[in-house]
Amino acid sequence: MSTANLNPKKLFENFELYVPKLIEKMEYFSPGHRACQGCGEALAIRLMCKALGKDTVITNATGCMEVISSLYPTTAWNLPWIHVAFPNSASVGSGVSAGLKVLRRKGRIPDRYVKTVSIGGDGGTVDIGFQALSGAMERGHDMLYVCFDNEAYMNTGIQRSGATPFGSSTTTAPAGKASIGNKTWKKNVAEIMVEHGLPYVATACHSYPIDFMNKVKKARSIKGPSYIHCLAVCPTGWRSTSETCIKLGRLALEAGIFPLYEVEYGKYKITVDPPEKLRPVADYIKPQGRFRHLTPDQIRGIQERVLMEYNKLMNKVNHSKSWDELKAL
Ligand SMILES: Cc1ncc(C[n+]2csc(CCOP(=O)(O)OP(=O)(O)O)c2C)c(N)n1
Repeated sequence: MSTANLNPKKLFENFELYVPKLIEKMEYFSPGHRACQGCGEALAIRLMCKALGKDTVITNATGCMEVISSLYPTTAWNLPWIHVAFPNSASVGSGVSAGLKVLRRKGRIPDRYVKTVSIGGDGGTVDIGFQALSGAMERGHDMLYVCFDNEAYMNTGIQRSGATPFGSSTTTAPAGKASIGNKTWKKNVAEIMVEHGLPYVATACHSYPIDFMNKVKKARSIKGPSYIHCLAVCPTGWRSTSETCIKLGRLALEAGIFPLYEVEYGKYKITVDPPEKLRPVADYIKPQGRFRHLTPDQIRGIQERVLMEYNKLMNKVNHSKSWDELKAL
C-alpha cells in the first residue's frame, strides 16, 4: 500500500464513499455554548438539529437552552432561530408555519420544504406554554413541537414543574422533616398529545441518539402537527454527576420509568426494547441527589406507580391497531 493511500483526507473521502450517511456532519447547534457540563438537553438539541437539517425555522421559549445559546453578541444557532417569551413558543411556531405556507403558495420558496419546529423546556411546555401548545396542535398547523424535559424549571433555580417526578426535592418543593419533596406525579403530556389526535407523537431521550433522530426525521416528514417529548438529564438539577448523563437516560428506560415509544395515527409502538425484566427503580433513583432523602418504603411506592403506568402503556401497545389493521377488520 503506498503512503498516498494513507492520506487522512483521502481515507476520509473513501469512508464517505462506502459508509451510508447516517448523520449530518454540519453542526446547526454549535459548540462553545454555555451549557453545564454533562447537559443532556444541549446534546439532545444538537442531535435534533442534525436530524432536521438546514431547511428549518426554530422557535425557542425562554429557558436554559435560550440562555446558554444566545448570549449577546454570540449565538450557537446555525439555523433561523427566534427566541420567544416563556409561554408562547407554540403560538409563534404556528404563525411561522402559516407564513411559510403563504410563501410557498406565492412561489417565493419553490422547491423547498421548510419545517417549523417549536421547542421549550418542561416548564415552558407542560405548564406555562400548555395552552399555546394545545391550541397549535388542535388547529393542525404543519409544525413539530419538541419538549426538552429536564423535570424542573432549571434555568431559574430548580423550581418544580408539572413534569417533576414524585419525591424529587426542588427549591419550591424541598424535602425535609415535614415533606417528601414534590408530592405530585409527573404529567403525561405525550398521552395528552395523543388525545389531540395528532398523526405522530413520540417519546425520546438523548441517551438513544439514533432512535431520537429517526423520530425527528419522521416528524419532519409529516405535513401536519407532531409532538416529541424528550427526557433530558440535568446533572445540576438532578444532583447527579455530569459523567452519568447518558447512563441515567438509559436507566430511566431500563427501569420502565421513561419508555421510548411512538404513536403513529393512534398505533402505539415501542421503539427501544426495555430489558425483559425491568430494573428496580432504585437503580435509577440512587445516583441522584434529588431523591437522596427517600426511604425504602417511599421508593417501593414509586416502584408500584411506575409498574402501573408501564402496564397501561403496554396495554395500548398490545391492543392499538394501525389504519391498515382497522380496515381489514
Ligand atoms: C412569564 C414568565 N414567567 C417567568 C419567567 C422566568 N423564567 C424564565 S426561564 C424560566 C424557567 C424555564 O424552565 P423550563 O421551561 O423547564 O426550561 P429549562 O430552563 O429547565 O430548560 C422561568 C421561570 C419568564 N421569563 N416569563
